[in-house]
Amino acid sequence: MISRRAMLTAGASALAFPAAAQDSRSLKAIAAAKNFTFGTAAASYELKDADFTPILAREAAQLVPEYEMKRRALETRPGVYDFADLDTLFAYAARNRMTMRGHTLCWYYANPAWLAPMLAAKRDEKLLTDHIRTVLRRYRMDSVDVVNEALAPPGTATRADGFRPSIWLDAFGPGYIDMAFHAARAADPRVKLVYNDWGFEQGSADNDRFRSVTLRLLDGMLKRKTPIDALGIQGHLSAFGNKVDQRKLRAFLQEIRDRGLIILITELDVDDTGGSYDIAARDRAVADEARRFLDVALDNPATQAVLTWNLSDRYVDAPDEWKLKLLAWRLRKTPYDAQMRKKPLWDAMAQAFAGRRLHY
Ligand code: 9MR
Repeated sequence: MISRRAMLTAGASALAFPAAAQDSRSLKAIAAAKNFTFGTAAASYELKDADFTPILAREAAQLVPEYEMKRRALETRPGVYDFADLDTLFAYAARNRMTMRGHTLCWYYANPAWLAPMLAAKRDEKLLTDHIRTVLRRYRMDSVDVVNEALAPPGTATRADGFRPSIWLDAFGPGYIDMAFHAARAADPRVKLVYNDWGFEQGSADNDRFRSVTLRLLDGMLKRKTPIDALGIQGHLSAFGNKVDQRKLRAFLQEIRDRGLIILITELDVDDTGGSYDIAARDRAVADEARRFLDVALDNPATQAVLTWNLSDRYVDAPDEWKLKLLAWRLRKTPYDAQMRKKPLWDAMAQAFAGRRLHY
């Protein structure tokens, strides 16, 4: 005899995952039908993988370099650039009729070792603006993260304005942000200029404070007529940790739209650290959390793109969590597993994309 508890469990999972036929279209096709772009992070070495590239080309309309546009990867010595890997990625995108997103021109992290001491000694604006000009003059991109993560993560701010300590803040004060955006606009009048960060999606009081310092930062930029087109919402979610607060996220996205800014979901993935060892349960929790996020993000007409931070678990770094390491498990953050099979996250994304209301 089937227990009442088993019946309830079966009923609940049937509700969460109706046995709908899987959408046979690609994510980029489903997204395009709803007026937005689907893309993903990638790296040039992945393009040698013959199991992977056909799926990448089929699914994605846009690529963003996972790390090959970071300054440490490009400007190995002052003024000396190595563009080889990044050129490979751009050439692949062009061959496959994909657009590119840039990430990132100014960040506190992933800078070459020579930069911090030189900046501290000279405080020369050209150490910021020459780099921005060099990258933007070389590549045609749809959008670019001009400044990434300038604000202290939720709960860690040590300053009233919420800025994160960085070599740039030390050298120029908060004015480095405007400096970077002006240099970017001067170098490329067409590319969408983005401020990109994480911590907007969840409901804690620390997230509330983070949302309000972000609005203050954006309001200041808009008031000073600093050229900015979009807010990049990274979308690093957690299946078993701090959950998306749909009501607060919806209200925040409305604030962004009210300011005339575009919204880009730039680095969507769902961390499945914690929870049970049951793979099916993990995958369901990952899919559910992404769906809760995307339903709100896509309901805002200002949202013009969704990019995942990798397309396949094959290219997600090995987890730090010792138990997972011991079992040789990987994090299951992305729409495809390491064997390039679609996961429940793929279905959740396809359904959220297909369900977008169009606002004409
Ligand atoms: O995924 C990226 C990893 O491979 C790099 O080593 C790391 C440092 O360059 O950056 C990771 O990507 C980060 C992104 O650039 C900014 N947002 C957070 C991302 C990590 O989740």
